[in-house]
Amino acid sequence: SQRILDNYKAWYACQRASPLVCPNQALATELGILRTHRDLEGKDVNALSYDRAIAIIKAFPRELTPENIDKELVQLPHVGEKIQSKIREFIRSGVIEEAQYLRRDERFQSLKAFTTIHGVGASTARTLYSIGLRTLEDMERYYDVPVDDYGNPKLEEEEPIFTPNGRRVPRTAKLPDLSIKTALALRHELAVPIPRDEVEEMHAIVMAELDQLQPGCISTIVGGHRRGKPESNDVDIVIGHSDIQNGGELIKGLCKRLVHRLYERGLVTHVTHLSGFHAHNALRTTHWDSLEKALCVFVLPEDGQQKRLHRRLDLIFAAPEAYWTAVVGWTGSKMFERDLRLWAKKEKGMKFDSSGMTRRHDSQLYFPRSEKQVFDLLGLEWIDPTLRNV
Ligand code: DCP
Ligand code: MG
Repeated sequence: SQRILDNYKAWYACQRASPLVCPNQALATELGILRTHRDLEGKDVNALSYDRAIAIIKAFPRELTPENIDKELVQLPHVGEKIQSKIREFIRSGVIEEAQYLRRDERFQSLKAFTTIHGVGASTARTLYSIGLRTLEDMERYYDVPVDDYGNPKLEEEEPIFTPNGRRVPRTAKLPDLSIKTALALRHELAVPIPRDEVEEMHAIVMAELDQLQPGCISTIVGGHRRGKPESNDVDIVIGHSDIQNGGELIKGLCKRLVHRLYERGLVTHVTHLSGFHAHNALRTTHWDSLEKALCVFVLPEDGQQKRLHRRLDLIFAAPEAYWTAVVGWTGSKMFERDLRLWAKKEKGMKFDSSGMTRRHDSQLYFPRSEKQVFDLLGLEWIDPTLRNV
């Protein structure tokens, strides 16, 4: 609604409408380089300042120009003097010199490349750099990743076992871990963005397998896909059960069973985090078990000649009480989620995360019945998922 669009100066990102592509997108992208640099160098406070400033730019409804910049900039929250001068530089000249420099800087390039590998954060990346690694090829050698005849990284040979009818079955009951070594071996495939129709195809296959284990499950594709991104880096699915009364019991342990089934089918090849239920609350409330999740590597069955790529797949199971908070919490973006938690705490005396929503002073638990109700309970205006691209 217009009211949300007029709200661009609001303090919290979860009060503002942030489209996928904003009128000052080039500026937001350029500032993003400085943000990434602060992040890679471990300057978290600094990176957060950039995050907040970029978030404000993402919601700004008009193009900033040399003519309007002086008037507009001073009115915006979260944009301190340092970042203001970077913004002015960009509006004046079309570039930010420091960002131009970073684009060519070896250390920045190396650290950025290292962190594209699943499981490698900024601090690991800095360690790898400090021991002399510069490229992902260096990293492959360091982690001893096998290569094929063309020098491309490949998965370690796993001896498949075939049943008499030709079906491949796993060698061990234990699922292979998505280690840094595996992520390196698969890095070319995992770097290929996933188009929307493939996201939906993967979702349909996963849900068909799940239906064999437990009928009545419901699901929502979340993450960037839900925010309207044309391509995603991974597929995130929140899964629940339509039975409000017994759903929690019905899906308990289902995450693990589903992942094993997908593994037996050859659809899941690796798993990195297979967790049980964890409680939302600090206070012990025995009925309150909420999220089970598995972060997997998924591969669609080969389709004739077409070779299918390995894809990252996150499955999040939520009890009925936590279904809609899980959907909101996993739709993102990360900055939208961060301010949602902050808003709940500072402005509403509530604790919000994907696994539920409680009142702080007495730990009373809410049970939202829809996504809209999550916003209502938090006292926030509705913002469409496609406008949560902070
Ligand atoms: N999320 C979060 N905090 C985390 C991890 C996830 O708030 N530590 C939420 C916000 C994210 C959503 O979950 O938007 C999904 O996380 P992804 O890393 O999959 O990011 P996106 O789906 O937004 O983008 P993409 O997968 O295309 O990179
Ligand atoms: Mg995602």
